[in-house]
Amino acid sequence: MQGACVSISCVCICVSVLLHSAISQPPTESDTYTECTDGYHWDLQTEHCKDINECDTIPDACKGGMKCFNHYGGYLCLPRSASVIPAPEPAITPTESNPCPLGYEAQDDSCVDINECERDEHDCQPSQQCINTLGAFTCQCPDGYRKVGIECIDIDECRYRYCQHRCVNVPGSFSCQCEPGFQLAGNNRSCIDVNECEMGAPCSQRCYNTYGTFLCRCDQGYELDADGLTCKDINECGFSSFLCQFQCVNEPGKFSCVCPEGYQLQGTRLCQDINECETGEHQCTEAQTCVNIHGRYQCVEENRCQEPYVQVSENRCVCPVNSGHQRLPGAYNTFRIRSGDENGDFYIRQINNISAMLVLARAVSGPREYTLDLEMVSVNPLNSYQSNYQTSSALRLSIYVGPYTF
Ligand SMILES: [Ca+2]
Ligand SMILES: [Ca+2]
Ligand SMILES: [Ca+2]
Ligand SMILES: [Ca+2]
Repeated sequence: MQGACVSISCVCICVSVLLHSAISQPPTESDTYTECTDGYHWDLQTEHCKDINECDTIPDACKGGMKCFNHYGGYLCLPRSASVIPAPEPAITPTESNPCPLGYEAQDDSCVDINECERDEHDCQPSQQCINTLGAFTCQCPDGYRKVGIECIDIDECRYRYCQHRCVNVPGSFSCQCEPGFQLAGNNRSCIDVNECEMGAPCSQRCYNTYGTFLCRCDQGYELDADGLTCKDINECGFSSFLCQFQCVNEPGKFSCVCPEGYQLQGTRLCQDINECETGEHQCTEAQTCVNIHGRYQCVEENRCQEPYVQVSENRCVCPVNSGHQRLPGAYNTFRIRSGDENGDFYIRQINNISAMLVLARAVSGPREYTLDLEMVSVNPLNSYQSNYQTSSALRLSIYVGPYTF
């Protein structure tokens, strides 16, 4: 079978031979078979049917100035201006053993593709994958490689800025890596912040997640150590000696004030004497009077009048011999400290005829106890029978100086 098309306008003719079986006669099956179809003659040398060139063998094959064009099995008469573009040579030159095109082989009456990959008839590199195609095959590079010539070259994916942070190229592949504090997202290229607080960040107290890192913070009363993770107690007592009136006690995360024995905390830092006489903590007997003093208390005997004095009221003793002569109108009174002030810590300042003031001369430090006997001497020169008649009133004053300033 053969086809020819003639285009007069472009004066171009193509002749294509579709099937090679038309090009030449099938090979003879016996030595005696030498018959050929029309247009062919038996060639003894090749023992094949060979095309007859009618343009050479037939005189004046074309009339009327037409030009003769020979082709397999016949000839064409075309205008002289025509040119013939021969069909491309078939890819394969059929051979005796394989009459099919290259890459095909005869099977029964047809030509079927040869799978070069299966038969290992390819020339692909060991690293390449052989892909069978109709009539041929190709050598394909593995993923991550591109073909340059016959070689497979690794693709440097990192050149395409695929990764958000860092890209590591490896043969045939690549990987994305993230900076510290980030982790690779599900798409394997983005980096997302790691919430270190949810993953057991080593903050000893509070943890705050931030973009790319985290921060440790401490509760009140603690401060962050140099490692940025550990919280250590603040020693508030070391800041100031005025935090507590008596004594500061540092505690984890806080501090507290304590008071000495006999005192109780008033508020958070002040110390207040406990009035043991009111609270009932004292151990005075029924015959004693409980006297509260700072830091403690004292039990005082109810009757402290000594002979010849007799008690006339709770804190008053009189000498009955002289009673009736004591309070004379118009008397001159003088006051003095009779005993108990050996160091001169006190003095008397007389304000008028009937009153005086006991003054502390200097600062005294406790604990200390004074028992002062103060005396008022009265002299009445006008109404007395004896010019040197005088009376004396004594006041015993007990002064307790506590050990503290409060
Ligand atoms: Ca790569
Ligand atoms: Ca973070
Ligand atoms: Ca503390
Ligand atoms: Ca007390």
